[in-house]
Amino acid sequence: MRIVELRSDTFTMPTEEMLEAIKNAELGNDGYREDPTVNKLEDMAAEMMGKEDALLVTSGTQGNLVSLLAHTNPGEEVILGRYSHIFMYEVGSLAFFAGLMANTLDDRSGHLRAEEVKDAIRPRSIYFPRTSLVCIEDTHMMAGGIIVKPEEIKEIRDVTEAHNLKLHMDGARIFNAAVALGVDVKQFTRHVDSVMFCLSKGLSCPIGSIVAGDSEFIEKARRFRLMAGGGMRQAGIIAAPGIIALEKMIGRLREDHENARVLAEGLSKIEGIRIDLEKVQTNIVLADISSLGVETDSFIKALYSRGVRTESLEKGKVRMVTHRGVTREDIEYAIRVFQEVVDESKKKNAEPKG
Ligand code: TLP
Repeated sequence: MRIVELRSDTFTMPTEEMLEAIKNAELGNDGYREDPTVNKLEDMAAEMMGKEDALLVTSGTQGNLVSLLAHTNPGEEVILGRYSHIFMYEVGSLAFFAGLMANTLDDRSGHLRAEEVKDAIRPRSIYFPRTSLVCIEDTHMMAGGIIVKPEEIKEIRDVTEAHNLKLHMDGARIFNAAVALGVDVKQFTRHVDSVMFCLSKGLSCPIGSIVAGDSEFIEKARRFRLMAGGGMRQAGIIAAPGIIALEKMIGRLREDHENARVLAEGLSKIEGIRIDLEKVQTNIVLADISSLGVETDSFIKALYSRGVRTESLEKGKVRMVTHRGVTREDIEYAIRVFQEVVDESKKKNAEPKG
């Protein structure tokens, strides 16, 4: 049976070239800053992000955490989206480790509005926590890979600057945004104080994310990374595929976006499945199956049993993420399987109950 892995772009396997690079990587002790491969990757990443310095971290979650820690003090408040990954999927680390209060805004659409950010900033008062940080997410995962455009970031930047706040970007998939708009990634990152992006998603690395920002921030983040158990030794084996990712894997994200579009258009023709095609901007497709009158879990299980692996992060919605491991034939197969499962669900619903 054909297996189409659409649960996440974190399922990407390293390329042959990456495996070769891991084997041949020049290594040293990164705790002493002596791993030449890590140093090369961090320099490359800083340069690409247009920042002074960068830091290799074990995961996106760790990268966001050390960024939050480095920008804030315990008891302060961070403004971020109610549907952001940091708020929803990072186990509450902002409260547990960083001692932060979350002031959440509605980012269902994928966007935080500058005006709302401004209104959410706490006035100076003995009673209030101090607002010190704003976080944005680009592309926005829960909204379905929505691109937050450089102009929007700039508007938020104007607010954070005027109020002396820091601005952090969870840019786990920022290269998807840059490729989709056909602009340099610096167009996005120039407006933020720090950015985290993942090597281990569409860029196909087995492990690793990067945090970039000014030297003082990265120095702090490096200390917090150590506290969080992320101080590594011969981490060149992680950095080596990271270098290949930055050199060779960015442009091909375009294929993933094309596949996502074909998938979305195909599925949108199936009666009972709703897809907002305007919102399919990068490599994520959200299919609304709520009108089918079936349990989301059983729908997903039926797809799975036919080899099409999808996920649901919300009731009534099936999430699919395209990546290097998914071909055009896989997409065509997935559309056919969806049609079958929808037909089957309709048939079952039509059977007399009891
Ligand atoms: N997202 C994963 C799951 O956690 C949902 C996925 O499969 O999409 N920021 C964003 C926007 C993310 O989507 C993710 C991972 C992270 C941060 C965390 O990265 P990791 O998994 O490396 O800790």
